[in-house]
Amino acid sequence: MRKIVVSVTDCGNPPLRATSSATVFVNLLDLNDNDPIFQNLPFVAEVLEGTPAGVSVYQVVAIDLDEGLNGLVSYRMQVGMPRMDFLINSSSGVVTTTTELDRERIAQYQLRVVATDAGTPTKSSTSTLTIRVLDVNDETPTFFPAVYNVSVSEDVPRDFRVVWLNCTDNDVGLNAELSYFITGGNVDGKFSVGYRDAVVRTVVNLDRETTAAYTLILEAIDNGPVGQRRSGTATVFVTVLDVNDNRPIFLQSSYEASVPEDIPEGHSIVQLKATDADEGEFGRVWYRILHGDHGNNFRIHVSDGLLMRGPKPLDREQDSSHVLIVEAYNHDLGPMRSSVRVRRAAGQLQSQAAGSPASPPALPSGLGRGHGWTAQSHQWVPAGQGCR
Ligand SMILES: [Ca+2]
Ligand SMILES: [Ca+2]
Ligand SMILES: [Ca+2]
Ligand SMILES: [Ca+2]
Repeated sequence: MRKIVVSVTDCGNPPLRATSSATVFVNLLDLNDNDPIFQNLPFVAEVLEGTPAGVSVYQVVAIDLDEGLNGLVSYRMQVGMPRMDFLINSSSGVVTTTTELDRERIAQYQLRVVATDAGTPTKSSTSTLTIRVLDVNDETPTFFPAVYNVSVSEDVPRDFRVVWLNCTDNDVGLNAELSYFITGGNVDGKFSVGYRDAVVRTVVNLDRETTAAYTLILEAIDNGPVGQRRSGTATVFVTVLDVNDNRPIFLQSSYEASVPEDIPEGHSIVQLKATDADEGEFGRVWYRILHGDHGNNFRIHVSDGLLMRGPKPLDREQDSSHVLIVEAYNHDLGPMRSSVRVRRAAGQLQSQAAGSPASPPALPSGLGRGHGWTAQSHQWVPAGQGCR
């Protein structure tokens, strides 16, 4: 309300200078000339994920300097958000969740907030409310795949990389920082896993003949708050593959036999037997007479070790003593061999084991490698069938 004093003069000629005054009261009407103005910008709220629906997370405030309806502010959110996970109270400006927040789904919201007055015409302002969703350790470390099948040769060196495990945790920060442990199946501590890199390695040498397979249980643990840490497990099946690292061992340190000098060709003299701890071909034992059978008096079954009389008859009067060296060996003709020494005296045949392992004798010239070999110069026959 304003008070104005008014004076008037007429326009006659001559003017009559009559003056009068009056007091006029003027009621100035407000024009809607102010926008609502947001306070305390920028709007940033931080909310823990897992916060349920219906929780207030922020209050926006806008002030409008006009009077009455021209200054009456109401709030709304612009449509077009990816999801309407929040509501705003139109009169109070309080922002409330409408769903449980999940940082792994949406980690940050940018909400467009509009403040509008009730004037004619209306005026409005727009601002952004940033809501950051803070991580909670609600994700479990997960191996993918969860089961690994690996094979390693038993002769791999120490610190050999066996397998790398893939594990993820969808949280962030410490909640996703993983440490790895072997929690089961690590017989004799043969394996280790990188605390951080999830690589399984050998710690010491393996031996298939001792342990041919392992079932390792691996665990990943995140670094969330104490008491809220989460873990996941994986299984690693390790098959240890054989190499030929065992030589045939004769079951007896010596063999003795007594036979008449007139036994016929092919007649059994003594059964030799050696075993080999390897598997398959690496563990199959073959036999041969290395030395001493100068007169072709003997032969031995190449695969079952039976020593027999050979093509030439025994003659005690001509040859009163014999020394035979019999070797047990593997098919690959590698260094894995043992031998026994056999001696015949006074009409009887005796044998003694030579110290094992024997130094590997030189291979006969012309002796091939591989299956079905034949050493013609020593009258050897195909493996697994014949005799010498
Ligand atoms: Ca986690
Ligand atoms: Ca989380
Ligand atoms: Ca062997
Ligand atoms: Ca072996």
